[in-house]
Amino acid sequence: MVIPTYDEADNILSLVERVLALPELIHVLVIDDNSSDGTGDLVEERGNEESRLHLIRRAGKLGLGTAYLAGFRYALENDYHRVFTMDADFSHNPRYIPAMLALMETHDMVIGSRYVRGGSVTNWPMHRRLLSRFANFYARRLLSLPVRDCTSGFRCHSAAVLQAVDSFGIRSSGYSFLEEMVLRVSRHGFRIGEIPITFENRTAGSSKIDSSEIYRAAWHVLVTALRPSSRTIADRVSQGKSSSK
Ligand SMILES: Nc1nc2c(ncn2[C@@H]2O[C@H](COP(=O)(O)OP(=O)(O)OP(=O)(O)O)[C@@H](O)[C@H]2O)c(=O)[nH]1
Ligand SMILES: [Mg+2]
Repeated sequence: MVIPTYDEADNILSLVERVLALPELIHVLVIDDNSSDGTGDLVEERGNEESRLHLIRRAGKLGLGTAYLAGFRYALENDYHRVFTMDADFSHNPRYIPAMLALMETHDMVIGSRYVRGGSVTNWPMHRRLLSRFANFYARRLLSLPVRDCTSGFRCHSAAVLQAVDSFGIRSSGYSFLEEMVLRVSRHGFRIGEIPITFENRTAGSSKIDSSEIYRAAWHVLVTALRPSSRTIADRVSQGKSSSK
């Protein structure tokens, strides 16, 4: 389980304990971007006595997308074959993990989804609901994505998907990493499944997404949609325009 953190001291240890308590004996890797509230120190201290808890500290706030990539690299180097991502703020409830794992039997990537039948969002103000709905509509239409919730950070990936990620050459370092990842994974022909979740608004700590992040993500999705290279080698092969590599 990869959990990116930036100033999540009020959440991180209780979330880690919930994940560690699951019967599946999951390992947790926190990617902390030099949080000023001591998040990294809390994880390090707990990690000294818990062998399933790991920490990567980075020098500063380097973005959500690169945090996921650092986690994926660690997972591959250490031979994990299923790798989850989730937010640190309890918006993603660990109780869905077993159902996500079960769906991984038949899929290469599974998304905890707010926008499939049975999924929902609680305690989010109207402007956040509208923003999330619009971001999903915008990315799905522009990139022709085959999933309902392409901005959810609650996911599980097979090692095969993660091995392919490097060759995807994902360009986004921020929140739009999530949409770009769905694009690349689906274009490579991997199977993506969705499990309905109830997404709960954070009750502790503060949101890291601000208007500049939103504009950057929207711009990046647009650029990705317009760039011919967003089509993969696999697309071109299937269209008979290239037969090498
Ligand atoms: N390592 C790292 N983690 C980050 C960064 N930005 C956000 N995060 C973490 O990514 C997760 C999602 O961030 P949130 O602030 O919850 O974003 P959000 O869920 O879209 O926004 P809210 O619903 O308002 O909380 C949280 O665990 C954050 O701590 C970053 O630059 N680096
Ligand atoms: Mg959040």
